[in-house]
Amino acid sequence: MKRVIKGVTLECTTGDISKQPDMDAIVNAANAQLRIGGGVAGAIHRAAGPGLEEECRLWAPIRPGEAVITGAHRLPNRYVIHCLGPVYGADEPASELLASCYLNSLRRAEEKGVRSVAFPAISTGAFGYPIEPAARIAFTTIFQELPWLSSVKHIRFVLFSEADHRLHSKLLEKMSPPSE
Ligand code: AR6
Repeated sequence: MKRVIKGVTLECTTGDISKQPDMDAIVNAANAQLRIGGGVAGAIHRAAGPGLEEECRLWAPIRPGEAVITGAHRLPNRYVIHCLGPVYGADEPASELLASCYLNSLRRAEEKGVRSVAFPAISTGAFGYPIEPAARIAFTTIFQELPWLSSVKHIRFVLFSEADHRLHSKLLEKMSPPSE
C-alpha cells in the first residue's frame, strides 16, 4: 500500500526493519538504556554491530516518548533514530507518549536532513500496545506533521507480520489527513 500526501510518500510493507537499505534512516523501538534487546532493538543492534551500543551510551537513558539519533554503523542506512515507546498499561498517558515517539522521530530526521525514514510498529511487541489503536496514533501523528516536513519525502512502515501489514494498509487507505 502506497499513498502520496502533501508530497510525501507513505507506504506499508512486510519485512525486517534492519533490512531497508534504500532508506536514509530507520527507527528503533528501543529500551530506556538503548541497549541490545529483543524484537526490533535486537535485530537493529545485531546488524549494526557493537559500535552502535557504544555510541548509544552517550544518550542513555531516555524517557518514554523521547527520540535520539545516532549513526548506523554496519547497517546500510545513514542513521538510526531510537525512541522509547510507552509500556502499555504502565506509562501514561500512553496515547500521547506513543504520538510523541513518531513526532520526535520525525523531528530528529528533519534536523539531519533525512529524506526517507522507516518505522516499525513502536510499542506493539514486548510493550504490549494493541496494534490497531497504535497504528491509528501513528498515522494521525504523521498526517498532522506532513505540512511541516521539508527534507522527509518518504515514510515507510515495516510490519513484521502479514496481519499487521494488512491492518496498517487498510488504515492508511481510509484515514484522512486533517485538511482533506
Ligand atoms: N522488523 C520489523 N518489525 C519487527 C521486527 C523486525 N526485525 N521484530 C519485531 N518486530 P518490539 P516494543 C515488530 O518488541 O513493543 C525490546 O526488547 C513486532 O512484531 O521490538 O516497542 C526492546 O529492548 C512488533 O509489532 O518493540 C524494548 O525493551 C513491533 O515490531 C522493548 O522490546 C515492536 O516490537 C520494546 O518493545
